[in-house]
Amino acid sequence: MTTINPVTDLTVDAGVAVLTIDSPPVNALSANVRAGILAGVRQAVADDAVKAIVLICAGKTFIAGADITEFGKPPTGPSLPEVQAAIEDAPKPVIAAIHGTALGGGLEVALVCHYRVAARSAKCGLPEVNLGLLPGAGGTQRLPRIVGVEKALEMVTSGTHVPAPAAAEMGLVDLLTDDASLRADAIAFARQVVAEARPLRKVRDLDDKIAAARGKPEIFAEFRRANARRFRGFDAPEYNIRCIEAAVELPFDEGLKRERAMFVELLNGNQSAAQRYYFFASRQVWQLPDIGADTPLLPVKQVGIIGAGTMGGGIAMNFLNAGYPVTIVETSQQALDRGVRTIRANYENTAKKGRITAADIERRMALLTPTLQMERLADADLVIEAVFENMDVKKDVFGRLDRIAKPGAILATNTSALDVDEIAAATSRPEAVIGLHFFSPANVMKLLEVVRGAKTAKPVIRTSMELARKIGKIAALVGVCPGFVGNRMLAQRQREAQKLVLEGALPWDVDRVLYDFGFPMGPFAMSDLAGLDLGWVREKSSSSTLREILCEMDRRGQKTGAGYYDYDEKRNARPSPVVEQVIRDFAAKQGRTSRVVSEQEILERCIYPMINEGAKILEEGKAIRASDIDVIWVNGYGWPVYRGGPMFYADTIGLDKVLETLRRYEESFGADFKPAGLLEDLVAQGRKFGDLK
Ligand code: 3H9
Repeated sequence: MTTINPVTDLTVDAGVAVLTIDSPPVNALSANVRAGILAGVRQAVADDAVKAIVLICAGKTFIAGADITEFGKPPTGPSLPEVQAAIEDAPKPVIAAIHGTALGGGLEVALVCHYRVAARSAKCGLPEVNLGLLPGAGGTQRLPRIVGVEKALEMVTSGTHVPAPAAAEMGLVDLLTDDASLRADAIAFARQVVAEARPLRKVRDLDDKIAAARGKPEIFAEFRRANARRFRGFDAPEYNIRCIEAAVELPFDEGLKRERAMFVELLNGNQSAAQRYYFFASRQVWQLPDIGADTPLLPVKQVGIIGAGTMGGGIAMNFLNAGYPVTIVETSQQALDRGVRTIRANYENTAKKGRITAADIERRMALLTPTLQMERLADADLVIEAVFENMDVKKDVFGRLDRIAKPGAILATNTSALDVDEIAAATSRPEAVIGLHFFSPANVMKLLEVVRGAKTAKPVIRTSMELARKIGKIAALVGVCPGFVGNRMLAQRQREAQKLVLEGALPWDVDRVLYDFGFPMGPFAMSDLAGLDLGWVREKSSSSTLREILCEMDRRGQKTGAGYYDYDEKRNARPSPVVEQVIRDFAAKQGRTSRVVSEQEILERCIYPMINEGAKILEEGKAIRASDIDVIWVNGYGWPVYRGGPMFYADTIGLDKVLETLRRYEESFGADFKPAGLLEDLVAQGRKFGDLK
């Protein structure tokens, strides 16, 4: 064996050189890896005893892409195209042996190899779009030449990881092997290529698949039309599409140049910076500074859920999906039956879409034990309470649970705003109590706020985070405060939205500004969807807020065909002249005069107080880091990932500008805009949220 450099070595096995990259964690194409491949290929080419070269990786995966940490830094070492040229132009066959994931630049390296062999469990993809990028090392030019334009368009704009068997069907992989025998099979394949004197196949020379799409712009037009909603607001999908168009219409080298130029443009833009930031933020969120890997994990085999309503049922589905037996408790047979029926109906809908099979439904339902007896939770290792959002009710439930649950069980509340410490105090074991704030619909939304109480034990926290990962959530550890992180910040936006409409903006103006900013919908459309009557009681209603007035008029949201908007049978929303009048009358009654509110003011007044609240949350230590807040907002509230999250967004605007604007609004509108001390400090120090460690 020859060591090429610290991350690459070369062995020659009876005429086949095996070049192994070993650069944990994911063999990303760092300067060292690029240099190692280049030198290794050159050495193998120069060695007369070598007839073919196998490129393989050690560790858990084939090359998972360019090294994202190098982006934006001055280039060092050989460039990726230089490495690729050495492989593609090698006078001996080069075979990629893929396991784990061949992603981005990793797949682009495999695409310049003359053949590709893959372990059956491997996956291939060009996920650059998820980083706000496009494959910048020939991926957009080579992929359609192998798999055709339609499949290439789908792959580059979705970033999907295609399983090796499907990749083989597309022609992307030449041979599938068992996972354990990848290396041996790749070497045998290399020998076969040599023995049969197979040609040095260069993907760049293939033309038949793209010829089929040449002169047919309608393919691209139709693709854009069909995916307009999915791509809304993002730059990268369109750039990816244009590159595939270039692959079809331009000679290969011209296409490469076009791809390169567009890659650089995206790389230097704000969206990709935000999406790359988010990539690391969504990994960092799992790191808990004071809870190390030596903290014991508690065994969780049985899960109990109290409450079979929308929340409880949705939460139960998460655990059923992951194979946990779940006991679900209700107080009446009717509510229990309804809850179980809803879970089944949800699964049936998913099956109709082809995402699970009928057998999956039965397997999951068989894990569910519905009961009216809370005592049945005595065996549960984790119990999640999802009852009515009322402190007295929750305390009562936890008091009873305390007497039933076995020692060592985790007792969790799904409260979205209440004081977890007060709930914990209703038990004799506050160290076992934690908040698990799922978002609705709980079986769909990715976010979980894990709420750490003052006395919550570290093993309870670590176990909860690990469980979150197992059920496919993205979890952020937060502290106890009203609304925790997400809802506490949301309350700021809701308050301003309500104030804005009394000052002269209309609900659809506010919604449009936030929609254009990139949210899936604005606060008023959101209220209509959720129902304006959440927490509203007719007997206590006193026409004191717009919401009350609308509820009194039976405009309770989409479900009644009217809320802030009017809805047709297909639930399409139209601005409501009735509501406009109601607002004007209500504002006039309060002695307000209507004024023109600019779009800029709407945006700033909705978003800046949220940023300010985020700063207070950090100041109080209720979130571990600014990027956790961003992860919460992207996953729980539809914050557009191409703007990173509220704290990242504030950094991109400039904290001095945010502070100055808050001060201006404080003068006009009062203490709601009083800047957080942390914000003032950061500005004084010329630092950003991103600089906080
Ligand atoms: C590209 O290739 C551009 C080219 O077209 C053009 C170039 C000219 N770089 O996710 P995990 C780190 S763009 C640097 O927890 P998993 C990650 O931060 C790239 N670091 O593991 C984490 O670090 P830490 C296109 C990277 O098993 C650790 O590895 N490729 C990179 O759940 C483990 O990661 C992609 O977008 C990277 N490229 O999932 C693929 N990737 O331990 C991005 C990971 O310090 N990567 N790290 O927190 C992934 O999708 C997943 O990491 C993967 C493994 C599926 C590979």
